Amino acid sequence: MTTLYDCSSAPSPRRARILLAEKGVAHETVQVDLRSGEQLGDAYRAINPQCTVPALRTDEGAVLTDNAAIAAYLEARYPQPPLLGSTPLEKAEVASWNWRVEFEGLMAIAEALRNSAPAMANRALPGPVDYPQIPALAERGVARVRQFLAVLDTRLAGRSFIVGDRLSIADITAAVAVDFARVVRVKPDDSQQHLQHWRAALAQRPAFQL
Ligand SMILES: N[C@@H](CCC(=O)N[C@@H](CS)C(=O)NCC(=O)O)C(=O)O
Repeated sequence: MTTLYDCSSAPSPRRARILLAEKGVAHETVQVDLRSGEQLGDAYRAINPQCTVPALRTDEGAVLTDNAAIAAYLEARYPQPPLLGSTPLEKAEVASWNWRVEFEGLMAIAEALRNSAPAMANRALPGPVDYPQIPALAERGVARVRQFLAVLDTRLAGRSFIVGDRLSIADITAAVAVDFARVVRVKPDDSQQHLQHWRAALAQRPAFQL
């Protein structure tokens, strides 16, 4: 049975959770308690030495230890519906936007949160190695998150999806980032109507309730 190593409160595994739901892939879920540091314990380290979630154990027994691998595998194994683009150009655009959303959105939020939250002292980066917080990065992170929302709002003018005319992984990553931005007290403002309409439309899909 396919198994997702998940953490219900964390954004990265939520991306994999939504992808699995949009593909309609049956799976089991194992919760990893990031708050108590379970990801750093011997049992989970033996599953994923990078000590991060998500990880996906395939029904053949392979363990995929990041969203990029999980998305590549699921798209190849379950091609319908296509979530990484259909035409060569669309695939390129989805890859480009997904990376931008990861770098400008998710990583900016992580930078803001992990460099300021007292609970993450010395845990400024995920993974097995401890790194101290740098408060200036938290400040820069918040500015980057605001800029990310502005970029996304502009992109979504006159569009229902970030790329093409159907849902892609770029929309999934972006919705997860927009929702998670609340942890650093940033949310779309009233002027960002394109972004707000897009997010409200995605909320109609059951996968986005996860
Ligand atoms: N490249 C990974 C990043 C995963 C990641 O950073 N996950 C976070 C949760 S959102 C984590 O496992 N953090 C563990 C920690 O903070 O120690 C992916 O997207 O799959």
